[in-house]
Amino acid sequence: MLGLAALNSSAERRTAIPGRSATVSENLNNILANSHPLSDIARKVVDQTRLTREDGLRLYASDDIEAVGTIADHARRQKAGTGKERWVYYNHNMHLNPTNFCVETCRFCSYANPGLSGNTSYTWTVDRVLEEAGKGVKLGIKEIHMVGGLNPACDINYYEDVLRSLKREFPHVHLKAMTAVEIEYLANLEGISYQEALERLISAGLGSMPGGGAEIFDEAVRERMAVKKTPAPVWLEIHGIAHKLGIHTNATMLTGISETVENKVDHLLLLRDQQDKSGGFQCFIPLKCYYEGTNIQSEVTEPTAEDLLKDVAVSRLLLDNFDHIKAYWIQLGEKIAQMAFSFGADDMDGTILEEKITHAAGAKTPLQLAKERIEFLISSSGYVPVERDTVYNVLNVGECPRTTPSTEHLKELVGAR
Ligand code: V47
Ligand code: SF4
Repeated sequence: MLGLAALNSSAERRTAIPGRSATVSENLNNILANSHPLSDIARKVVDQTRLTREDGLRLYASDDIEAVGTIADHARRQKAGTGKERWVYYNHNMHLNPTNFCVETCRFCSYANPGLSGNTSYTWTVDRVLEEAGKGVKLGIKEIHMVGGLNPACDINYYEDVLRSLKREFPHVHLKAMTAVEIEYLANLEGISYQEALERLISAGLGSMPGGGAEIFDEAVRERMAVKKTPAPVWLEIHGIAHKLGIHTNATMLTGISETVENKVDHLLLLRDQQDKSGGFQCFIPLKCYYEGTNIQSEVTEPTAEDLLKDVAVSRLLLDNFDHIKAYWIQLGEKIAQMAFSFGADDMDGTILEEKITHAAGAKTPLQLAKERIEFLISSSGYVPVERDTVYNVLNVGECPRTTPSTEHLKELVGAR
């Protein structure tokens, strides 16, 4: 049967693969032994040998998504370490977006400059930022994820003031803020170096940087999507400087904006190279574009559930020097996020409280999830919910679930291809 199967032991669970009742390691052994087309890649992963660009392309080209997931699941367990194989992290956080006015006009972005669709842009005062943050703090959040548009009215003094005020009022809250795109913009606006901009913001309270703005590094895609901001070398350089200054950062990749599989693999390899050099990335987040309010839909191919799960799996396999892969529930939806745990993801992001960027473009997921709901989504998928802080200190390890991943999800999402 395809329903929930019993656990053999804490380290050995039944798989989420429809039509099979083999354990994860039985599936992996089958891939390794049965002259499976991916057996050499599986062997490299087991031996912890770095995968090549060609391997990445073959994983994307494979029509055996079950096998790709099984190999990525093995890599995830290997990386997690003994006793943590089924851990899935989340945090209690909120998103804050102080301004949606932006001098850029990326074609996939419905969040910035709603004036084009008849609404007005907003820019919060420092007091308004504090007021909004206070609402989250009352609910117990431990991280503020703050990003916004590129707005000349919000110069570096504004952001120093915002960060300092947040730190003064809520000293226990970690401030994960400012994408590399915003750092580049502020540095240029002020005529200072990226390093100086970062140093000033760090001394004002910046604790780490989110991974936004990477989009797809390929220049032709950036050109088509009017991504005039921050070319790949600058985005990577700024993250490298942040790492050198001692803060952690994340990295993203936005799919569904007319990229090819080659573009995705090359994007991941650029991130892997940068991580080899500077070592401060802690998490990779594959993103999926939503199109409401944009005019790009006729030029792009919307990723399928299978594409999204492959992005999770291939990123887990190529990014062998990243500890964490995030299943961003806001964009994947609850079910695909749950499935992603069996495809290499080990993090679900957080409670969020009010997401604006993807919802401006038509996302139908909730604006926030209660901690209890996140824990339920993780444990009902057969994983252990682990509350973390921004830099992955463990705050609370949940119950080890006695159930296994619901194969119904996979049947629905992938089996129906
Ligand atoms: O950089 C813009 C993307 C990103 C759309 O670091 C869109 O922990 C979908 O970076 N549809 C911001 N996506 C989100 C982000 C992020 C999210 C969660 C966690 C972390 C982290 C980072 O959203 C932007 C851009 O790539 N985006 N428009 C759209 N229409
Ligand atoms: Fe501005 Fe960022 Fe939107 Fe581009 S994606 S228009 S830089 S807010």
